[in-house]
Amino acid sequence: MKAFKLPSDFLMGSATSATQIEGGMSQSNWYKWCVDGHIKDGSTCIRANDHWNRYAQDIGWMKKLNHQVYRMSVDWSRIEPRKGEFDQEAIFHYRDIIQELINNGIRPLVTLHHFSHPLWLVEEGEFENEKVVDYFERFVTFVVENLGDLVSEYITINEPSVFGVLGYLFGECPPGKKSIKLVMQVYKNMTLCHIKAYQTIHRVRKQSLFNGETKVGVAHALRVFDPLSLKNPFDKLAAKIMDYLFQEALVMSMSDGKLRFPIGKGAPLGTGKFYDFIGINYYTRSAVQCIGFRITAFKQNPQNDLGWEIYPEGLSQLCKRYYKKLNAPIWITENGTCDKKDAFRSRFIYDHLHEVSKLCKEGIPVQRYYHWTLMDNFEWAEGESAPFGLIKVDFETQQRILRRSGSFYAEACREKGVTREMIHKYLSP
Ligand code: IFM
Repeated sequence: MKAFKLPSDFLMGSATSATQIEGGMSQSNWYKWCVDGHIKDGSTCIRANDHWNRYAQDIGWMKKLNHQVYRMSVDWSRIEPRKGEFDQEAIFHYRDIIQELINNGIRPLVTLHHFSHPLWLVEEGEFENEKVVDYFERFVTFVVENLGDLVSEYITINEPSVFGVLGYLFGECPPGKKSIKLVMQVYKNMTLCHIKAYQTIHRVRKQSLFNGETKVGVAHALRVFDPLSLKNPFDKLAAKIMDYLFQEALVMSMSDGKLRFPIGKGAPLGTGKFYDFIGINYYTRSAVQCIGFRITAFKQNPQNDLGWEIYPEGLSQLCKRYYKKLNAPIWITENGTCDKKDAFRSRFIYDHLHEVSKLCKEGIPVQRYYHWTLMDNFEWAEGESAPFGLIKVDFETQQRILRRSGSFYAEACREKGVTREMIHKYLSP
């Protein structure tokens, strides 16, 4: 294992999302999904980390972990609990959270849609209904008018492909439907939502003369799809198709506005460059089998507690591929692992940051790394039982305890890399 350095202007921190940490939200699609009994361990997102009340303490942790940046989301159902009615108190509370980050020298990156939205939107057909494009634009306008003086960097939508596939094909997330046709309809509407939001954020910040360079992008869930058997041409073909349908068609449509088959055709909102950075959420690779069009993990390789293969090289492959296609700075907007015993998280971080350092040396402009995630939280369908945190959380008492991997990451953030001493201290067998 070698020591390595990241560029001196490289920025590091962690990422979270509102539903997963805030607690107290009862007006969203996800809260309803929880109380309808869909969560594996029976928990709901109403408790989560009580971050809404404990944000100052949590930001204190970020500071101790030497964060320079932090990715968070604002919750649409809190801010617009009833259609067209905006809650000033909620937006002021978000201002307090963001001001606290800034006071601690941590730059915020704000996500506007991270899987959850208000129940009134559910009644209107949510992302199946094209009206969502106007509703989202109105919501984004309100947020940026109210936060735009503090926040110059935004993610419009988190992991649109995961949202589409888990909610509309596998039925594992709300609204629990199973139709490939609906997935494509949702992809199309999310593409239009993103483009309008991209334009709105730039316009509002410019008109309001807010300081700082506006930067907007999508956090795309990217994974490597490889054929289960390299000798089987049908597995190879299936892997290509899966890659195209799960990510390629959507990433490209959202980037330039030209809808790719089978999402749609033409460019309903015109063409352009609708990203200021390439946001990549990277976790794993999938083995694709043509029979049954199935995805599994390569069993011979290490896996995390959820059975996701740990494949750091995949991060480099995807960064190179999308840099070539989109030619913009790359921000790793999520990367992390589920490791209850904290047995391999430090090594996971080392391996992925090492890939990033090699990319930087090759001239690929990876500029940021947001670790998923700061603390154990409400992990969607898995509930409170899938710990991805640098900090361990006891949900009953809300006690936070720093994991050893958290200390390792704190030193990596401080050093902008990994030193020989760190390898000796944290990674030697
Ligand atoms: O917890 C999620 C996050 O909300 C989106 N990306 C993947 C993470 C781990 O599953």
